[in-house]
Amino acid sequence: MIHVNVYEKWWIGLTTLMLVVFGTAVGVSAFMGGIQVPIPEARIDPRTVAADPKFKDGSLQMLAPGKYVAYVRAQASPWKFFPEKIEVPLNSTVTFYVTSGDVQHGFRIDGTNINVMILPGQVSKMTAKFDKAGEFPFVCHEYCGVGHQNMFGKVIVK
Ligand SMILES: [Cu+2]
Repeated sequence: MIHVNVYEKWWIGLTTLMLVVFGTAVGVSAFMGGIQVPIPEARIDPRTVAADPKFKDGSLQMLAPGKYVAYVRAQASPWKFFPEKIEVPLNSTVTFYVTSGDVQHGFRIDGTNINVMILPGQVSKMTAKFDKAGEFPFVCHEYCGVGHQNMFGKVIVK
């Protein structure tokens, strides 16, 4: 039997306990808190995305009552989101597909768990359910150039 110092035993116990606590926190937030990792859904040519019918001005499609798909394009110079306003009825589930045609941007919608980095050439996918009426502002949270502060929009839930 190896002799383990009493302090070492305490540290082994403490670090094991911390692993259990952190593992539980990750598990609870993932499965009960609805935390989702943005999925890189597809690749798209960033040179032609501004001409893509879904991403050119952005778009919102209704798949079924209460079920929507939103295509969002972030652009630098002029700095803005396409579309800047997304309007859906109360209790809608919206799946967002976001991409960029130029530089790296960010996309975070207040009051939801949507928070993703937008990468040129990659289409990222996230889903949120809007079960409260109101306005949910979204912003670019990755510094993307001199007009970065102008990149915002909102989801309007009626
Ligand atoms: Cu941006």
